[in-house]
Amino acid sequence: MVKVDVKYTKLFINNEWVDAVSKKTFPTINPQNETVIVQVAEADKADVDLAVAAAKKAFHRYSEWRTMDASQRGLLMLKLADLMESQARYLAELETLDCGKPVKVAEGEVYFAASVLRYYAGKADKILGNTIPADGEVLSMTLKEPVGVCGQIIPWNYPIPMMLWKISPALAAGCTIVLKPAEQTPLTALAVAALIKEAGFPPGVVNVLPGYGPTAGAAITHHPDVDKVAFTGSTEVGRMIMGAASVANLKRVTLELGGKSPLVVFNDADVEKAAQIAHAAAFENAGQCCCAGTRTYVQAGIYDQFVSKAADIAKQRSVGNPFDDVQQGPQIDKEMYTKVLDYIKAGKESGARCVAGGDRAADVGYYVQPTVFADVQDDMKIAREEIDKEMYTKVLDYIKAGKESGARCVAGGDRAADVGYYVQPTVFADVQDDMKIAREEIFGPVQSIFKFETFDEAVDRANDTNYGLGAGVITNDITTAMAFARHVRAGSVWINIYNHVTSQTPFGGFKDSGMGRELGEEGINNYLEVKTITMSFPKRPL
Ligand code: TXE
Repeated sequence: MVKVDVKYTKLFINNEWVDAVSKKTFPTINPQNETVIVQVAEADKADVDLAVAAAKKAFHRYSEWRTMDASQRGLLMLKLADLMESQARYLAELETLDCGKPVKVAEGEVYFAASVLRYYAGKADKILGNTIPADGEVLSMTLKEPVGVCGQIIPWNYPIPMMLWKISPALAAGCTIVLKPAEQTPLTALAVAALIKEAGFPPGVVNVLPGYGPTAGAAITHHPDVDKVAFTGSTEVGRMIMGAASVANLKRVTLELGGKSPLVVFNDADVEKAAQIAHAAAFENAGQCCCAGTRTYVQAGIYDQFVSKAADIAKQRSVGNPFDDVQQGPQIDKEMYTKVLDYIKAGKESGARCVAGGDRAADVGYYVQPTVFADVQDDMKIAREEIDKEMYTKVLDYIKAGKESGARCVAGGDRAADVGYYVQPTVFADVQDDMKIAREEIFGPVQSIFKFETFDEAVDRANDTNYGLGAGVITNDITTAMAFARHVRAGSVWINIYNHVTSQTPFGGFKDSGMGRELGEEGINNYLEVKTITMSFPKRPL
């Protein structure tokens, strides 16, 4: 286990580190071994009130932030991006500790997050309005102004990118922020908060409040001085947030919610390449990805070949300690881990054919059961030699030697296979559209493969879901690809590639997958109000 120094565990309000008003804390858990990493201050309504007051003050018309040149806002953002990159390894290790994703992947996400900051930094002084040839002797123009105090509530699957997706356009627009990270992963948001202060953002511009959804999260969404709320998480909570946002004031709302995204593979595809793309689409981030391509539709002509390839690739996927060079770490927490295993069970029970995985991954981690031998004799190896606790294999060898030498094992006696939230990469074939695993978001390493015959059937079945976040198509026929892209109801469509998300490209969902777009040109509009100014502009001198 890599030792990671956790430096920040308090609330970040007005550029200060403070305890919660209640003095309460909550534990954040390491999903590799289910132990408490550290206690973190737990925000609730009273803390949200303080943070919103700080954000409101920072948004006052004469504040340092509101009177700052837009180009200077951009420079501060660039500085933050540099600081994040300079600490990329540390932030990645902290992320891995808290959320279990492979450290190499976490490091890549820090660079991605910095790229989002830089994209929006460049936009800060290019937020343009219009002049309008309005009827009458007038000149009309539009100003695009920051929407105000923004509540931002983020999930645990991509903690750093989610934070930067949210704060970057808001900062470029000139808003102020109260952000709540997910309760499972508060640590990197606090580490980034420290860098925000170091970069020189004025107090109150960004406030970070770890805490739970129904308390701190709900206090943000109900707060009358929060002008906009941006949320990424479950569709269920998304609905609650829309409701709450309409009560105290009519907050602007953007929601990025769940998905059950289809990836359709046509007969003319290269099976090997298609299976690789489909594998990455389904298993990225241990399947904990809102746009994961979890429904793989394969045309009948290549179906059997594809299923066998998909199973082979899944079986080879390395699962293990995320600080090692592996493709997949543990699921985020016990709740999600149990939920994923329940879905796998449901898949089997509904008659889908499990061709890879199908269980928890027991063969992970260097954990040994606490073992007690009785009736040990003085000349036995276990009685004479010191056990090196660092060395798992050596310990297991000693336990074996103890048993072989006739000592009576009265507790333990084996590796501890039941530690950590690890799930085998699992592939189901012959999945039918009405099965539970075909309809509900599993959010784990599970791929479902379906067989189809015709183009229209594929489009109809791809669209037969309440979600509409991502979709993919693999074919060498440009007409088929573009026809699919036109008719599928999803916010992002990928052709011969999947899950390619960049700072420049808008991302968001149709239907129950949410509303509004993040990233790209569209992403900043959520943080702007349009003001029309009309002045008298006579056609002749008065
Ligand atoms: O999400 P929640 P959970 C999906 C995925 C997963 C399911 C549940 O299917 O299995 O959601 O995950 C905060 N008011 N996604 O329980 O509860 C919460 O504290 C205000 C898809 O983790 O939606 C956290 O910060 N806020 C997804 C955030 O909402 C509330 C990513 C997300 O938590 C709140 C994660 C409330 N009443 C899960 N209740 C994606 N789109 O990427 C909770 N929160």
